[in-house]
Amino acid sequence: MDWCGKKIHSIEATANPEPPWNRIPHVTDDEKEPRRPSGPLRVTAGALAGAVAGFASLALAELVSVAVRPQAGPVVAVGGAAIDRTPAAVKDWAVRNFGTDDKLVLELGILAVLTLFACALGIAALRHRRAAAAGVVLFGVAGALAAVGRPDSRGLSDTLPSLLGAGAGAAVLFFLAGRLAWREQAREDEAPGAEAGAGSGDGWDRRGFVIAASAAAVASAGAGALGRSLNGASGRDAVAARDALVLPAPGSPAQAVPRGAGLRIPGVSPFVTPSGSFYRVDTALVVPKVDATTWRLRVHGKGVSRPVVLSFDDLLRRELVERDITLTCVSNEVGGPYVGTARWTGARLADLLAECGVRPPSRGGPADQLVARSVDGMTIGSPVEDVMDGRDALLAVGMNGEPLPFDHGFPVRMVVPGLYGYVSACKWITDLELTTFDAYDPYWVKRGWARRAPVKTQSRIDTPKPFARPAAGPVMVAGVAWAQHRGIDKVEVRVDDGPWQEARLAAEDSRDTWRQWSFPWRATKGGHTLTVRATDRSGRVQTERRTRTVPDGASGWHSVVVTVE
Ligand SMILES: Nc1nc2c(c(=O)[nH]1)N[C@H]1C(S)=C(S)[C@@H](COP(=O)(O)O)O[C@H]1N2
Ligand SMILES: [Mo]
Repeated sequence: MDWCGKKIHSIEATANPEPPWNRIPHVTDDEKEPRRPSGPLRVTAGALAGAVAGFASLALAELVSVAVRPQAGPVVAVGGAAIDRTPAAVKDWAVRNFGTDDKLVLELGILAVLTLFACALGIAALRHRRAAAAGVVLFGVAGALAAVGRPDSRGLSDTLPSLLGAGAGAAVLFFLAGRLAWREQAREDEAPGAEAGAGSGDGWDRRGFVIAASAAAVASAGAGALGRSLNGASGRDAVAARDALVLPAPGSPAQAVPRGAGLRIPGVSPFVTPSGSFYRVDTALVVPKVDATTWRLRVHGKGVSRPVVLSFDDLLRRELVERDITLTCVSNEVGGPYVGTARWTGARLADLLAECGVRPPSRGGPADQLVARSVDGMTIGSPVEDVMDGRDALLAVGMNGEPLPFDHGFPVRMVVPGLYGYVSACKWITDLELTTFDAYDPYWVKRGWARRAPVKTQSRIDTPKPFARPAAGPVMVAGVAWAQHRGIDKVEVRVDDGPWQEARLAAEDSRDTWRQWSFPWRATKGGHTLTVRATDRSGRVQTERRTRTVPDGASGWHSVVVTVE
């Protein structure tokens, strides 16, 4: 093919002047290609070539990640790196605006940015074919660096999806850009500017391009789909191990939830949150599918005179206790949804630590922080004192009568009543290290959150919903209040600027769970603001002072505005 055609001199150039940007003289590129017109169609085709090359890169990367591991794919690696570099305020904003969809939004954002760059590289390839292909490789290098930089990286093999994918993408772009190369007409009698010519006339190989681009797109779609489905099946052993698992009966079963702990008022959250609708907050773009048969937990560190490594069976052989515990996320806004109650089954963490020789600081132990590490590199630090003060701190294996769902930390996670999840509830846990708060800052603390974060006393109006339009007359106002490990003693409701009126408390399950409440209201026509506040068993009234979730949890009163008709 003729790459080095002469400078274009067509009549068309006069009759149909080029846009000014094409007339700007430019540096000839690495292949010494002369200037040639880039009509809108050719530019579009260039962008398309870039997009197809980008798609090919990601598709091949997905396929290669099957052989490595799903977490090593470029989008997951870059996404994970982005999450880790997200400051507390931005994370807070993302959770507030996108909720549990924040990860989807992040991945779509990454894809959108990649697509833009791919299209730009495609257009650049019209004149700088090698440089543009090299650009694709650079993106691959960035993906590879992100992958090896992940805390759970398995080393150099994690670079393969990004590098091989980018290599394929660069080749596709180089080839497609070849179809887009301008060729001088062979015969003088051809109509000038006949871009459609396939092998004849001035122009580019439009048919060749369409065929090659389609072939590349179809092949990429095939590779991508195959990769996706194989990756989807990759946790099969773990899924089978979980399916086959029957948890031993707890030696210390939970007391039955008292009748009346769950009000039968429409709109109020159920007392026990079904696992399927339990909120999920974590940094994992790919949920770890840990195989329980190979899982290990190591306990070690300061003041651990007898370090151990436990298998899942070792853990199941311990006495299991079953407890209802309400878990809350520090990112929960006032009135927000990141709180739920489950029946957790697990081994007592304090007993295990004591067997390892650990003493709490109050009994002279040298370590005041217990750092839990997960298989995906999360670190979560809890006060040793709290974990060993007699509360039901668990290495949980079960949730609501079943093995933990993968989303919620299978095979083992921590649950500690009274502490926000980010300082207590490590999922997919694999390592427990005794250290000090002075010596080590875990993941969220490095990102601006508090080292110690007991749950703040909170209450929420579940019904009526904001901006509801109930009929005048009796309206049931109801919701939940929580102050884990202290317990809820009083809930009050205020209508507009009226006096605080005591709500009826539902039966208490335990001081580690939330408590439902209701308030029969005689609603009068017009707009009204309903406000709720709780008092915990230490006697402290929930503060009115509004704070944001960063650094140690939101405070303030929850209000709902309704219009009574
Ligand atoms: N491995 C791991 N464990 C984790 C997290 C995480 O990102 N990774 N997030 C923590 C946070 S912030 C909370 S609030 C709880 C949420 O637990 P859930 O998703 O089961 O509701 O898990 C905690 N454990
Ligand atoms: Mo959280």
